[in-house]
Amino acid sequence: MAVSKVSDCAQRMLDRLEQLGRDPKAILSRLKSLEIETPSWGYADTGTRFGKFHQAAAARSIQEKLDDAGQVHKLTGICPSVAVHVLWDFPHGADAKVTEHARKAGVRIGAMNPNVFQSQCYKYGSFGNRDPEVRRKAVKHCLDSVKLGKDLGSEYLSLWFADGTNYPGQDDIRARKKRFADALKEVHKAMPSNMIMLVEYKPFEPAFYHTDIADWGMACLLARAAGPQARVLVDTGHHYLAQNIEQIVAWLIDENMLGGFHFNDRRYADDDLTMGSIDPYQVFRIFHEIIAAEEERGQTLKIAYMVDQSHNLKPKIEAMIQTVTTAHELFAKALLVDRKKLRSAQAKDDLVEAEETLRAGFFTDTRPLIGYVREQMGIEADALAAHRASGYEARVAKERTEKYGVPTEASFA
Ligand code: PSV
Ligand code: MN
Repeated sequence: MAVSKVSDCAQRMLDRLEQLGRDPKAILSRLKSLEIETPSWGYADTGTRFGKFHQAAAARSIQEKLDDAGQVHKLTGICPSVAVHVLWDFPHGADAKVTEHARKAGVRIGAMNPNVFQSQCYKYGSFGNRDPEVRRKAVKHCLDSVKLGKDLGSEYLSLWFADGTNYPGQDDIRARKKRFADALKEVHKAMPSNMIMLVEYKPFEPAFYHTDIADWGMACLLARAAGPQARVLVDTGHHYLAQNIEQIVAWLIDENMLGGFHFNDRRYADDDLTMGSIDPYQVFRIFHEIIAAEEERGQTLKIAYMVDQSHNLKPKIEAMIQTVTTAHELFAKALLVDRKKLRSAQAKDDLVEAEETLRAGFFTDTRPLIGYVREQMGIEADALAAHRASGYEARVAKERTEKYGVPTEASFA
């Protein structure tokens, strides 16, 4: 019953779109081809610097994280890859068994995230550190990550640096910039021709006076200095509150420098809240900029859509399904925008008509459309309900508690 309701409703929407001169087949095919990568760290017990709360179903090993990501992909149909954090997931280097485990779980290894922020030697930075030995160690870890990525068949090296200073005068800002450019160039040189380097920016935290890559402009300049396979990564949480993220996205697309996203939402800064939970209109506006450029260029842009969320309170798989579903629904809303009508409103300086054209897309209920797309992909229309009905969470919670026991307060100290 529910199945036919979803398809009836979606069919009516598609018929209406066809009458308006739109191509329903193209809309459906773009919705099926969207891919969103989920992060291995989003399935583990993670939290804030003030603490973590344990969940019995939380994954510990890379195998468990891949299993959980497999469950998300199985139910949403659009999450075939998993971003990994090199030190957290591969402390002993490449392991063919992990690749095989991923295959069995129905996913593949995605972006490699080196970690040059946790070791004691990085107190004053990694690529930006004054000490050449520390810089060498950081570069070596990134070179090892390139090699690991090659071995695991990953296409992306995703770089985020905690580097910066806490006090005025602490270091020479221009010297640090040069150290960064040199180190990035060296890592870029080691990448195979099919690998893309993503350079992420963040305005503050853990450094508070200045971060070495504080905004998209700095990331763009450094990516250009690194080499032709480097692009900018936009983490939606890494912006000041009033910042117009879709403008940044539009400019990066225009400069052919947009490489990917880390999706999350925030009230204040890098809060890691569920994508679209606070401001879905912003995500819609970002997608609108991307789809407008795709329509103009007549091709899909190569953008790595990735989630970067660590849920401290919500059940992790449910939160991930909610995120991916929200992204899919918002992407559909942006696809529905009548951009021909928008252009003609813009040409007449008809501000109200232009804005209303965007709002018409945003306020269309795309949930039946996503349900329909899923049914066409051979999966349940309602991924969250299907997950809840599957008993997956209770099963892994039991298995993992039997395997690891219940962590003590000390385990989270
Ligand atoms: C840093 O805040 C960040 O956004 C980077 O992408 C890290 O890789 C990720 O969070 C996980 O710590
Ligand atoms: Mn991030």
